[in-house]
Amino acid sequence: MNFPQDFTWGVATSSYQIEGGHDADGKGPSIWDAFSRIPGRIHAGDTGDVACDHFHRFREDVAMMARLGIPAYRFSISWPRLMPTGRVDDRGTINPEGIRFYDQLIDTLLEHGIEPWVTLYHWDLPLALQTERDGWLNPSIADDFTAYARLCFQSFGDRVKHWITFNEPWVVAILGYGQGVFAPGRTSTSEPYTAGHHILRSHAKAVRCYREEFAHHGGRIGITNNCDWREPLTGKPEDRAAAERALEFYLGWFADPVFKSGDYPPVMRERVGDRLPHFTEAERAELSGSSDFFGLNHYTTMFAAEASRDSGKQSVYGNGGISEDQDVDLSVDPSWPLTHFQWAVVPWGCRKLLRWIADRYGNPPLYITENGCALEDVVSPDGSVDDPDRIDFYQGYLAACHEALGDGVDLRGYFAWSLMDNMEWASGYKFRFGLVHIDRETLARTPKHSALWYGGVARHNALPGT
Ligand code: GBH
Repeated sequence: MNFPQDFTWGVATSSYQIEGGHDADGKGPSIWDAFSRIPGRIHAGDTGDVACDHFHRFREDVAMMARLGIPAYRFSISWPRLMPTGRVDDRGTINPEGIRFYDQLIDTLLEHGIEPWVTLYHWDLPLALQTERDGWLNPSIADDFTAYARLCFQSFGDRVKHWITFNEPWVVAILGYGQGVFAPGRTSTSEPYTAGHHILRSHAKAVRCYREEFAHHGGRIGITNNCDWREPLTGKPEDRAAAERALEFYLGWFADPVFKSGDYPPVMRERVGDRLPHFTEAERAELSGSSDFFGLNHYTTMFAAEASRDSGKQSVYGNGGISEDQDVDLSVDPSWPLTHFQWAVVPWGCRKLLRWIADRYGNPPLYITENGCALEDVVSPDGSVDDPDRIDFYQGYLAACHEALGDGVDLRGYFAWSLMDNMEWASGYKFRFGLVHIDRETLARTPKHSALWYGGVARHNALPGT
């Protein structure tokens, strides 16, 4: 099973989840540094203070990627490492040591022939922007984000040719401002829509800055959204409509404004009413077409059905807000295998989602910027980590990607989540998503069997045994 000739193969990480060095060399605190210190917010009281200590071990990590044969690496920049207060004005300055760290990381990657894909925002907002300015609820954050983005383009744009503005706005909005299980821990039925709105405005403004001021770099810039597939529970029209509505509330919320109309899906306008902000004419124009590619993080699938009024409604998002707005019952098939995170392994859902995106958005160039699974990996007495279930997971999802290519989907690349076991947000170090095992005591790196397998896929540009 060969993939197209110039297919991009990569692995992904994010700054807070791997770097550590939380206060090293002038870095300011992020909302995750603060959130992780609140008792009860993170599993077992874990923090990202040290994480994988990638901040000090990045050379070893890049050399390891090169040995495995990984051609592309998606990582994120920590905004408060570059701007300790998030701003450059009377309230803050640039941290040259932060610039130096990413300079060295990028140079080391390029020396090893690894292409950097840089995410600007993977959730670690400078804490001062939260405490002083209300984070993503404040319209002015679009200016702050654009100033930060400009600094990144200026500093690294000569070498970085692939930029991703935001990782998963849905997670920031729903888990950060709706359920409150992620930083900043807000619980509201309206704030998710406000936060999401200003994330989209910030994205569009930063992209405009890149296109207007840095076109000579010849790079590409886009946004990454997350979406899990919603399969109609039955063939009944109500259940089909429920699945479609669930996808519109999940992915359409952030993708329609960028890849379609410059505005939210009509079904959200109908159901969310006054809580869904409006874009100005100028903002709609700036948003529409503001991504050179469609970044997708995909993990699992659920059934969707018309919500039943009487039976106890199952909701993965908690009550109120988006779950009532979309009004869909979600469930899983008990026969589907589950990962350690209890997410179901359903490769055909990936194929269907890719087709849905291609149909709805005119077949844009698509990159899966995250896909992977958490498993309970153990180190054998001989020091190796045998993880056949992870290899099966990747085999299944990559076969689904290959089928999607056959369906005509313009899939250009795939990034495995994650390079190494890391700080899994509210779950701390409980879940291991890595291709590389991290010993929590010694921080020793051990490539799992899946890492060797995945390196082979990348080198041969093909799935083995098929
Ligand atoms: C990503 O988010 C993050 O980008 C990354 O930092 C993180 O480490 C990684 O995933 C693993 O968690 O019941 O069908 O809605 C994942 C976003 C949203 C994916 C919720 C799974 C739950 C399944 N997740 N979704 S469903």
